[in-house]
Order: sequence, then structure tokens, then C-alpha cells
Amino acid sequence: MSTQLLNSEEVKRFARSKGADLVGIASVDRFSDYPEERQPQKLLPNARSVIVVGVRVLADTIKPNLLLSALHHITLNIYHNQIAYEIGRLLDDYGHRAVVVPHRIGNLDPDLRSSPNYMEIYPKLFGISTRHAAVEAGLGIFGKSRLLLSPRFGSRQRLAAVVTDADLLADPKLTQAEADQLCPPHCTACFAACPGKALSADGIDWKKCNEIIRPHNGQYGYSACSECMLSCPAGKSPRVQSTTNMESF
Ligand code: B12
Ligand code: SF4
Ligand code: SF4
Repeated sequence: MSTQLLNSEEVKRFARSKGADLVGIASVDRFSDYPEERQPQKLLPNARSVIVVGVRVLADTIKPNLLLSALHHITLNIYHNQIAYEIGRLLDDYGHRAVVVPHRIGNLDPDLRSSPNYMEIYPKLFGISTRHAAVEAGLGIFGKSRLLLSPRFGSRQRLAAVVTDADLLADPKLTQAEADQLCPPHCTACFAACPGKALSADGIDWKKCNEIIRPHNGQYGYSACSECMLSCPAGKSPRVQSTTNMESF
């Protein structure tokens, strides 16, 4: 155990050196309005910060067919899980506590997946929502697709997080102007692309989305539909510039 102090820049440099395309930090006070069971302190009572890492989805790889898409999502889950674990290990070396929030690699029990309560049970198993944590850590905004949209990759990244008791400097969140640039009020591209008609101006109907992707888990080993990611113009050329995460542009 080291007595040295670890600062935000060192954590971010380390995460990038391990392969993170995006890394941001949120302080736990940003989650104070969240339901109690979705707060970082639920995972670690003395939590001070949440570190979020993102790895890019390669659009051309998820386009050709559903098997390649599923395998790409699994690859990225393994990759971001490892980066998050490495960050956890770094924090541990410095005497900090860390709860790594990865994503699943294998399939879940099919009975759970088809249970009418699946949408209530499954998200809770992860403790925190990494998408919400990414917004709080200044990595991007919620698109109308409900995916995280980042200035550089649009909707095309996957996320993992580390909850820690290290007091790290938080990143600024994106502004409303940046949000409107990323997901313009007139855009509805993801609504038209969704095969399950799950997306609309009223938000997302998770059950309709799950009806589409549930069979993919048995057929291809993972949720393969990616049409909301592929159709989103955000992050495609010309790239939207942001005041945050400029170092990774
Ligand atoms: C459960 C889950 C699903 C469920 C959805 C159920 C659900 N309600 O979220 C299903 C199986 C349908 C699903 C589908 C998909 N998923 Co998914 N999923 C998750 C998971 C594991 C948990 C999400 C969660 O906690 N939801 C909780 C619910 C309650 O949150 P919510 O509905 O968004 O919002 C509620 C409140 O927060 C509040 N609220 C609404 N807006 C806001 C805004 C703010 C600021 C606040 C404070 C609150 C708030 O109101 C809502 C009503 O209760 C995350 C990984 C993780 N650990 O976070 C991945 C994750 C969100 N999935 C991901 C992906 C990519 C997908 C799919 C494309 C499938 C695929 N090929 O992988 C589709 C895309 C669907 C879509 N358009 O979003 C990525 C998203 C990456 C990104 N760029 O955003 C994640 C982060 C996984 C990862 N490894 O990166 N997913
Ligand atoms: S994953 Fe597919 S079904 Fe689900 S919201 Fe996105 S486009 Fe629609
Ligand atoms: S496709 Fe358009 S409406 Fe949907 S999330 Fe992307 S920018 Fe927003």
C-alpha cells in the first residue's frame, strides 16, 4: 500500500494507457437526487468518486450481420471490464477502495430474461447505471435513443465504471448548448431505424426493445441489435467539438 496521493490526471492518463477512448470522473454528490438504490454509496458506503471509461464501437463491424455485431459487443465488454479492473487495481495500490462495475459477457438465465419482471430485476443487479454515471462524469448526454452520446463517438461507445473512496477532481458536465448540438431537437433518425418501434418522442419502451434483442441472446450469444447506434448522426463527420475530453480528440 502506498501513502502517495493519486490525482485525477494520473487516473485518466493510466486509463488511456490501458486503452480507454473516453474517461471522466463524477463526484458522488452529483448522484444525490438519484433513487437511493442507484447511488454509488449503495455499492461502497464511503464512495467519493465514480470513474467512467468508454471504448468505441466500430460502426462498420456491427453493420454486416447480427453475429458480428453481438461478438463485437462482447469484445468491448471484455475490453472495458479489463480497463476498469486495472483502474481498480491502481486505486488498491494507493490504498483506496474500489468497486468495479463491469458488464456481462455471457448470457443470463433465459427464464429471468423472459420474466415479466426482468426490466425491474436486471438493471438493479449492476448497482449503478453506467450511462447515467457517464453523463455525470461529463462524457456526454442522453440522446433521444436513451444511449449516451459523446461528442467524439456519438452513441457508439460502451461503458464501465469504478466507484471509489478516492477524492478525485470531477469533470465538468456538458452544457445544454452542447447537448442540443449533439442531439438536435429536429432529429428523429433513431426512431425510424428501430426495428421494434421502441423509440419515440415519448422516450423508449424498454419492453419493446427487449422483445427484439432477447432472441439474439440465444441466437448470437448477446444482444445484437444496434440500429439505434448505427443510425445516429452524432459523432459522425464533421465532429462536434466539446469543452470536455478534448485530449482524446
Ligand atoms: C438494463 C440494460 C438494458 C435493458 C434496458 C432496461 C433499462 N431500463 O435500462 C435492455 C436489455 C432493453 C437494454 C438494451 C440495450 N442496451 Co443496455 N444496458 C442495460 C444496463 C445493464 C443497465 C441500465 C440501467 O441501469 N437501467 C436502469 C433504468 C431504470 O434507467 P432508465 O430507464 O434509463 O431511466 C430511469 C431513471 O433513471 C429516470 N431518468 C430518465 N432520464 C434521466 C436522466 C437523468 C439525468 C436522471 C438522473 C434520471 C433519468 O427515469 C427512468 C425511469 O425509471 C446498462 C449497463 C449499466 N450497468 O448501466 C446497459 C447499457 C445501457 N446498454 C447498452 C447498450 C449498447 C444496449 C443496446 C444497444 C443493446 C446492445 N446491442 O448492446 C440496447 C439499446 C437500447 C437503448 N436505446 O438504450 C450500453 C449503452 C452504451 C451507450 N452508448 O449509451 C450500456 C451502458 C452497457 C455498456 N456496456 O456500455 N439494455
Ligand atoms: S437496440 Fe434495437 S430494438 Fe432496442 S432501441 Fe435500439 S434499435 Fe430499437
Ligand atoms: S439519432 Fe438523432 S434523435 Fe436519435 S439520439 Fe441520435 S441525434 Fe438524437
